[in-house]
Amino acid sequence: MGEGRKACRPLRQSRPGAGDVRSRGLSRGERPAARRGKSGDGRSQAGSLCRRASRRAGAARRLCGAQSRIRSFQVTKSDVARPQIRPLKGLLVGCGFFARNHLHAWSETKGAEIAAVCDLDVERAGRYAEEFSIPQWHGTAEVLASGAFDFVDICTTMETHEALVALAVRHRVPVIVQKPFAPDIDTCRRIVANAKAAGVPVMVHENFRFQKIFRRIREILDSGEIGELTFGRLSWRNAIDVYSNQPYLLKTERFMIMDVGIHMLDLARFLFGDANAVSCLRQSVKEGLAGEDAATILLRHDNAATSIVDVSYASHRFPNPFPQTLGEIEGRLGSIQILEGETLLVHSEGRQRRETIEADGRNWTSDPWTQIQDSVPRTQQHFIDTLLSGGAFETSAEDSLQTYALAEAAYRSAESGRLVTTAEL
Ligand code: NAD
Ligand code: 89V
Repeated sequence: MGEGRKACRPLRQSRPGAGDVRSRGLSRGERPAARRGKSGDGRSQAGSLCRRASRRAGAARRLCGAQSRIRSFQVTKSDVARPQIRPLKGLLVGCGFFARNHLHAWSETKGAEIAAVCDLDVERAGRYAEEFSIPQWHGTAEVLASGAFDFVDICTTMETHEALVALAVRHRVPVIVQKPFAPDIDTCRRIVANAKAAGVPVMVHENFRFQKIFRRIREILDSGEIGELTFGRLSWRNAIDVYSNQPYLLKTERFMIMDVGIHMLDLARFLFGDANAVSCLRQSVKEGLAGEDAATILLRHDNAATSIVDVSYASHRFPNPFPQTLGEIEGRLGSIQILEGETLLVHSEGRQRRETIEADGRNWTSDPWTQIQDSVPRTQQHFIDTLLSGGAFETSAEDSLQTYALAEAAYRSAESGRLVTTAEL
């Protein structure tokens, strides 16, 4: 990834805050070799690269103008009917542990492509650009000022989300941002208010509800087979060594409830309906952690159902059930047991039936992560489809406020030892 390209820098520097820009001047997926044929000496190649880059920037600006309809989000019905001009171009920010799954998933997401990646560690960004044949990589997300992107995928840790979403909103670029949305409810509310005022859509990348097994359970609940819901339990307990891939979790004060609990709280809302009161007990089982690695949460739902969410990274089971969510759901006519092996046992009309959910069989997923990995393309496809249709995201930032209010109430209940209602937050 040669210095020759530095020649481009002056041109690009003219744009405010473009930062460390490196590009391979390649159209998506084109192998570097193709270019080398023409002249072979870096300099003229640099010159033609600059000319091409400015032409591209100009084209991007023109296209952005044409696509401003999307940015202004008042997409009219006729717009939707008309075939999409080109794939929406995205910037991925954060080239760490989980971003690999995002990039594999973007490579199969219809109507979108990642045009550039970015990481404060620009070498790290360069390596992902190389591995996934992405033409550009950057050392800062300030490149969002270029107007070259139709959306941004933020795959960094929660402490960085408020600033990064605000940067995208300032440049009117739609956002999909990884969970946890933010460390506390006040920060979540600030992000939502800022984006809403600017009319820029923001979706939280919350993929557990997009797992096939939970889409199937939702179908069974909607069929009325087990009747009106009365009770639910979602249990996520294992002793996976999460710290080797995600060492930041060792130092995170708000740890287990924000890392896995938030997946379960979103699932509880998705399956059992909204909730308005929470009681919680936290535990820190593993030595030396800044936060909790286990929590037990009781929810009171608006529809009078009760549910329990229990999560732990300190539960020894052999074999290890990671990353499966187990549990049971009861209605007035029947119940569903969520068993290991992605198996559902449905009890209704006096008998039981078994359903096993098959993985999608992608060539880039591998156990034990397959169940989670398979949900990433579904989550991203929902984002793109909804952005183009002008509809409402299932896990919009605004809707997610209710999920993060439950997490906030859980922490406050654990601190105060009493039931906390979301109304008092
Ligand atoms: P990571 O620390 O491995 O990667 C984050 C990357 O972001 C790092 O390379 C860092 O240099 C970069 N970064 C930080 N601030 C930046 C900035 N301002 N601009 C550009 N780059 C910046 O983290 P990870 O484990 O990949 O987790 C990322 C997020 O994904 C976390 O919020 C985590 O909770 C979430 N996550 C979700 C799932 C899931 O969806 N099931 C699974 C694992 C992790
Ligand atoms: O999904 C997550 O957020 C991760 C986990 C290890 C659960 O996958 O932290």
